[in-house]
Amino acid sequence: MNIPANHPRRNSLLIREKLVEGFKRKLVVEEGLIAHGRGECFDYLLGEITQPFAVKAIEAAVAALLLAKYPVISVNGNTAALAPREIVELAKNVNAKIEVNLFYRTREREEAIAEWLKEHGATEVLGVGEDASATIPELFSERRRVSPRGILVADVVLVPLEDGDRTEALRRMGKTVIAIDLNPLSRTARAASITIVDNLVRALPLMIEKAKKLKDKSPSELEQIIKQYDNNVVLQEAVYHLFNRLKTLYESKLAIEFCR
Ligand code: PTJ
Repeated sequence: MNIPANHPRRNSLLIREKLVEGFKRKLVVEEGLIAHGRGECFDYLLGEITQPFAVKAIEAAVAALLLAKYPVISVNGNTAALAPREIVELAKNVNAKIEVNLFYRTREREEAIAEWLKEHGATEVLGVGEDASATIPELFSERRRVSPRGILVADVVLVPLEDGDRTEALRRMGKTVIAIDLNPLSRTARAASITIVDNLVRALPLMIEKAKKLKDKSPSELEQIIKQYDNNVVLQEAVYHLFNRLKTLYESKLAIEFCR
């Protein structure tokens, strides 16, 4: 679709186009389009830029990934459609495995997503077909199926765009879970060890940049970053930010300027 260059919501519409393209390629499910709408709504309220609480979480997340013995990036349909190149580049920079993990799992989608990631530079994609032979205990959705060479043995798992059940299950297994979720109220956001409240299309490039900067730091410097990080404070700041934006709008006579 031709979106005019001066359209005030051009960026947001271009992201939608990527998702629709992913839907046509059978990477994304119908439900993924709805989930994106929920994300858009929170992004609108957040101001559609990366906020300072997300910057803090990004730094801690990258430090955790760099310190991990076995980091894994979990990829679903929406993430694959929106940021395939960034997933691959981040994985390279933090030395992480990439694994397909789907709520609406079909062999066709697993393969389409793996193929798409390979077209964007991935050399290995776990969690496809028989490789997803292990199970996460106490989890009953299709998300329970994981690779014994990937999420099952990972110590740190990055889950952009998740559902709360798996985040909780992974935490019960003793793993550090990093979530990227625009909704600071979601169960995923609440259950994760580190929550990046931001759009994954903005957060992933910033994580790559940060990984390049932190790569050469010593383990004790990275540990210090994690020690100083408090996820409860970050979530509180995110909720306060939403509250404050709405309060400003409520109090403003220039509400129209606020709502771009
Ligand atoms: O590809 P599958 O089969 O694994 O299906 C995945 C979906 C997305 C359908 C499934 O995980 C789902 O239903 O997700 P939820 O429970 O709707 O959660 C989606 C969460 O991601 C919501 O809290 C949204 O606010 C958030 N979200 C949506 N788009 C983005 C996002 N967070 C960050 N960046 C986004 N672009």
